[in-house]
Amino acid sequence: MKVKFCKTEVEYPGEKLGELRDSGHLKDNMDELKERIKQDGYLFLRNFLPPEMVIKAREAIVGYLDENNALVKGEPLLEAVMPNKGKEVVMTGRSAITHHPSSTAVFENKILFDFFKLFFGQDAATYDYKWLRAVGNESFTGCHYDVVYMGRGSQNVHTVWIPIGNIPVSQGTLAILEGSHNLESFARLRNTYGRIDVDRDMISEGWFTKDPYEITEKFGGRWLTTEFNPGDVLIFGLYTMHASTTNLTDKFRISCDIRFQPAGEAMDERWAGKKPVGHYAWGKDEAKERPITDLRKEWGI
Ligand SMILES: O=C(O)CCC(=O)C(=O)O
Repeated sequence: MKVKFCKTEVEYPGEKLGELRDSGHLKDNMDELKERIKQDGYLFLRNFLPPEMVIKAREAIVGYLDENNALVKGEPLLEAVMPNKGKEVVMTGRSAITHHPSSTAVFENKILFDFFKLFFGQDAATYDYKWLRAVGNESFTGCHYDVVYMGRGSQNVHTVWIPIGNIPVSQGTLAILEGSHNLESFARLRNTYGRIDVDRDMISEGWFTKDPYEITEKFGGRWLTTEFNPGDVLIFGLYTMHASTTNLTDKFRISCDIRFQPAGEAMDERWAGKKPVGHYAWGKDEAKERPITDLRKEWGI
């Protein structure tokens, strides 16, 4: 099947975009899971959360989209059909919907806290801020490390990417660059790009590139994704490169990315507390921002 990965058409599944390794059957074997995330840079856990709970969250979210006139009237609500060239509807950090009881039931589910308590070997804390997204037609997320957005506190912050519904690869799934967290060939990338901070350094985009294959050609690794179902989760750390495939459908891609870290470690001040300040400089004054390409020239990559 042909899909689009950022701006490039590729065959999925195939050599350029393979399949994530499912660790769902290992969810009670923490030692093995830790080994896997060390090796692969991610954990893909199928059927980790109760799917019916995820569908309930979807009901609330499509209701919110509908109230905000983002959906085509007369279509089944749960399908989240968008108008021609429907663009992203901003829900990141909008607590009216990110903290709706049906949303919180998923994003702050005890299963997640229990999992991370075992994973970290101490109590887990989560950012109050949730990156809930309805991604529109032709939209995608470029290639990045999360550390550039949230690297000021614990280096053990882990992202949990949660599909809220069935998400085929043609609708914009998250893709992981296997090897980007540990291969020696990525060391320079981790030590340059991986040390920026979008607020301190005023970078215009935060993404290293919109071309996933520019990275694999220069540094190696292999891009992986999958067809996601409600209940699946994808977990990865601050230094795992990721991006999304492009939404080629007429339906919003609905997903949420949330963060967990050891409760005893410092939390990046931008995301701490009940009303986090978020990105206080980034995106606020275009005139002061520098394109990542300038920095890449300086780094020689
Ligand atoms: O869902 C997306 O398109 C982007 C998500 C992401 O970058 C993340 O989970 O860190």
